[in-house]
Amino acid sequence: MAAPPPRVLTIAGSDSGGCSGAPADLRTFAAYGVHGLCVLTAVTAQSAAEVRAVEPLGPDLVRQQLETAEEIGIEAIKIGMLADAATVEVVANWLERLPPTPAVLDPVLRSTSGTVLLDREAVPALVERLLPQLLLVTPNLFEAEALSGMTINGLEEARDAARRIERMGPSVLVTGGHGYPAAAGSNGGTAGSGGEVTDLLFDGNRFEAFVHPRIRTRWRRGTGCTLSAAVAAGLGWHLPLQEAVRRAVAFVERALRGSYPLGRSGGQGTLDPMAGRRGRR
Ligand code: PXL
Repeated sequence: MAAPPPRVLTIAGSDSGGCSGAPADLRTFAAYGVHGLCVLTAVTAQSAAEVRAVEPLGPDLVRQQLETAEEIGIEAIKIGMLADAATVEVVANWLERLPPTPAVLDPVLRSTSGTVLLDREAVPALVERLLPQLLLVTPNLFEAEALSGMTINGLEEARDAARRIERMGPSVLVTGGHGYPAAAGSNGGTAGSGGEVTDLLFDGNRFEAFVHPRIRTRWRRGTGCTLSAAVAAGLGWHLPLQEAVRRAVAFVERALRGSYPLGRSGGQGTLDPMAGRRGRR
């Protein structure tokens, strides 16, 4: 019998359209060759264009999924949509009792179309109970603003926000894909609307900037989910954090190059974590 591959858990919501959340995480895990465990926090109904319904599964069912996942064994964890404060509490309580395991949080607050995916009143629990237990949090610019309580107009402010968030516990990867406001001077211009994206990693000691070409595609649903899942998968393979992030950024670039349209109009679509790996067997 073969030895099992690393076991990596996603704690996330289901996206019926298969673009974001747990479906994106599991595709990413498959591409990395790890065994993906899947604890669902909520079910969402999504067309290519919008989130039409969101139903949290509730703390009891989440807790039972976590306990059974633990019995199977877990080398690394990715956390995405948590829906509400009760779910945040269950995950935080469970992590406290788990033997130390590297965990990455994509602090999902809203969908791209604006649907609330984490209740506002759950944010303090996220900061106080969950962040101190994590190895890495991967906010985009809007999430970094919400967590740090400051406005970010350029790379210097992104650094300040990362410093503030790091004091809450984890290393921080501020992703630059949404772009800094164009008027924010040369830093903002470089990181945002131009031909490059800068993702900033701060581990409490030093900053590392991951600069990569901006892939011009409208079909980018699931990008944040895929990035954080890819970091967790790399950690599952026992890569050091910097190396796991470096490879995850390259992985997302390739997935964006392989992005494809979905839905009737084709105006929406997703990146492809399985880019280059699909086909008839
Ligand atoms: O991209 C954030 C996200 C995460 N998880 C689920 C989602 C979304 C965005 O729509 O639906 C389940």
